[in-house]
Amino acid sequence: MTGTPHPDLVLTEEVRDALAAGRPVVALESTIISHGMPYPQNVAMATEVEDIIRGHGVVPATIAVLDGRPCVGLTPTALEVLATSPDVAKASVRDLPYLIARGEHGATTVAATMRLAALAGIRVFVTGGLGGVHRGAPESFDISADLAELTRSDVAVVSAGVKSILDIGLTLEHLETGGVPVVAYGTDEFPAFFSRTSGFRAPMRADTPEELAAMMRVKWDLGISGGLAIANPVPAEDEIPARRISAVIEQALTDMTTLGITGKDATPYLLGRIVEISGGASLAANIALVKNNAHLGARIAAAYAGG
Ligand code: PSU
Ligand code: MN
Repeated sequence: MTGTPHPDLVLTEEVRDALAAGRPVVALESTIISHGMPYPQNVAMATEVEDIIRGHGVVPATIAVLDGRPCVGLTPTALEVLATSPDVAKASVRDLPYLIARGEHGATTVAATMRLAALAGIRVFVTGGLGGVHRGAPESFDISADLAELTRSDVAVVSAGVKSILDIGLTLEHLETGGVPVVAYGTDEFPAFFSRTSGFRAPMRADTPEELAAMMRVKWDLGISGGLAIANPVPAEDEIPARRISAVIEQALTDMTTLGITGKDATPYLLGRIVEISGGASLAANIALVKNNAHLGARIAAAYAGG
C-alpha cells in the first residue's frame, strides 16, 4: 500500500520491519524537540510520546537529519543530541539539501517531517502545532512552508490546531486554497493550540479514527495529492483559556518586533518567550496536547492500516 522507502533514508530496524509488514507507524517531528521546548522537558516529552504510541501497538518514527543522514526512527542517544546540541539547525524542506549535502544536523519542521515521512511510506504524523500564516503576513509574506507541504505530501498531520501567534483566519483560507481537508476532531470549532476554541468554525468534523482513516483512503485513492490537517483540541483540563493566553501572546509579539526578529527565527522565539511570560504554564499545556495528539494519531494509524 505504501511502497518501498526511499533508499537514501536511514530507517531503524523497528520502523523498516513495521513498514514492510504493513503495520502502523506514526511519524514525529524534531523541531519541537530542538527549537520548540526547553531541556530537559523536550527530551522527556519526546520519549513519553514514543511510549504512548507504542502503548497502542504502533511504531513511533521520530524524524531528523543527523550528520547529514535523513533518519526515520531515532535512538535515545539521538533524541538526547537533538534536545541538547546547539548545532542542530531548524530544517524545513528548503534546508534538507543543504544540511544533507554538508553532513550537518537538522531538526525537521512539520514540512520537512511530512516530506521525509512520505518518502518512507508513513501516512500519519503527530505534532503539537502547525505553522501557518503569520500575523502581518500581508506585509511580511511570512507564511510557513508547512502549508505548502500540506498540498504536496500524502500524510495526515495531527495537531492541536494553530496558535494565535498566527493569523488563524488567514491560515484556514490558505489551507482551503491549497485543497487541504481541515478536520476538527470531536468538535465543530477549529482549536487554537493552547485553547479549545478559536472563534473559527472548523470546515469539517470527525468523531472517530475510522472516519479519518476513511477520508485518507478516499483522498489518495482518487489521486488527490497532499495531506490532511487533523485538529485535535487540547484536553479541557489542560487548556489555557483564550482570554488568558492572548495577553501573553500579544506581549511576545511586541517583544519580537522590538528585537527585530523575523523569518525562521520567529516561531522558535515566540514559543520560548511564551513559556517565559506564562511562567511555564504554556509548556505544561504544550506537553499535554502533544501527548493527547499521540493517542489520536496512533489510533488513526491503526485504523488506516487495518482498513
Ligand atoms: N508550533 C508549535 N511548536 C513548534 C512549531 C510550531 O507550537 O515546535 C514548529 C514546528 O516544527 C513547525 C515550525 O513546523 O515550528 C514552523 O516554523 P515556521 O513558522 O518557521 O514555518
Ligand atoms: Mn516563516
